[in-house]
Amino acid sequence: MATDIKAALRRQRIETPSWAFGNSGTRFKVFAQKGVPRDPYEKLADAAQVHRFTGVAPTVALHIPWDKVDDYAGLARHARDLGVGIGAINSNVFQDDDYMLGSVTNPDPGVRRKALGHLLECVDIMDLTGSATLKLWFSDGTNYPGQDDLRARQDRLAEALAAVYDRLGDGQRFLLEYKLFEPAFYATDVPDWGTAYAHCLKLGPKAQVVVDTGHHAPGTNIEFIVAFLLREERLGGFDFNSRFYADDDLMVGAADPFQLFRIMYEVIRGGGYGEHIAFMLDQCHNIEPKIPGQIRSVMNVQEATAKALLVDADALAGAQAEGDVLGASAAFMDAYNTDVRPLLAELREESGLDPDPMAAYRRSGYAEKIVAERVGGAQAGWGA
Ligand code: AOS
Ligand code: ZN
Ligand code: ZN
Repeated sequence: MATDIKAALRRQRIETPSWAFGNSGTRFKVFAQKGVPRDPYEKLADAAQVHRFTGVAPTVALHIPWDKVDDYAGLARHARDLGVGIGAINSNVFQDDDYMLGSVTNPDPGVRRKALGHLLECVDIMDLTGSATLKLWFSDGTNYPGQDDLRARQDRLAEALAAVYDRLGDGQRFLLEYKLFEPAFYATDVPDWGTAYAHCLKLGPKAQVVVDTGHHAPGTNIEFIVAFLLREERLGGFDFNSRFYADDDLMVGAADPFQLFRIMYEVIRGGGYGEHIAFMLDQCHNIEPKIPGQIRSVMNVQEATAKALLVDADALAGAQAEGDVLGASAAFMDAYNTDVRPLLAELREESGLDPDPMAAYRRSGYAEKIVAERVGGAQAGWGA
């Protein structure tokens, strides 16, 4: 039993986001940290440290244009030399002045063309980096009832998505991200999983939904969405983070580890624990140090996964079949209440890693080294 769980945990892959390593903050203040990366190459170097100490974070998501370079194939080689690979390409059609009234849903066809051009350029970059996944998040929406035609905006969105879909090569896919609100405050053009799912369904299997755990109304049952999308074979991956209020982008598993466990349980139950579901982190470390923040986040995902793998499926199914409400609940909670840290420590030792990645990173001296070597680190870009 423990052997199966360990084998499954060994297979897990968690993707770190390049923007987690740069300075970030809120609209009130960005607290600059010393030693942060000055360019995408250094972001990859920091991400490689997360993989070095956890062993399960071998890919890094890029964000275009925050990670713009002249030679993307060279950047991918640089990543490989560091022991990591480039994962999802994140598009950005939200930070130019042109996008004030939207990007692909903008009433101005010229702005729509520009936005689509960027999305297609992101697929060109995927070809160069060997990335299989394009992540699409649109800040598009309206602030006031009547500001624009809600229905026409859906038509424009569908048109752009179809063009991107047609451009995807073999082995490439896009993940469409939904978000209830922000920066648009009245109507977001992809506000929920149903909207994302409907657009993806029309296009085909290479269009899938990505669930950002911070993008729902309070009280939303996210694991139900996960179960449903998996059942329909349209769950493409996660942007993991924690929220207390809105899109807080705090460390995954920090606000509600039980929710993370419930999500991971549904992933496993739905057969989604494999290559095709991307476990990505979408976080910003505004006040905590960034590399250890990512290491901690990866460990939190691992702990929730280990607990979810521990659920006694037979006991649970038996209790469910018998209508034994308390028995079923006990089977579920027993797994959640198990301390899996010793199991994970053992697993790391067996894989030649330090059992305590946080302490090992601290001892490594890397933090001191980058502070000494790097001056004038870059901002991650918009607060994500
Ligand atoms: C925005 O709220 C979304 O979470 C995006 O996934 C992401 O944070 C942004 O595109 C940065 O890449
Ligand atoms: Zn996200
Ligand atoms: Zn977000």
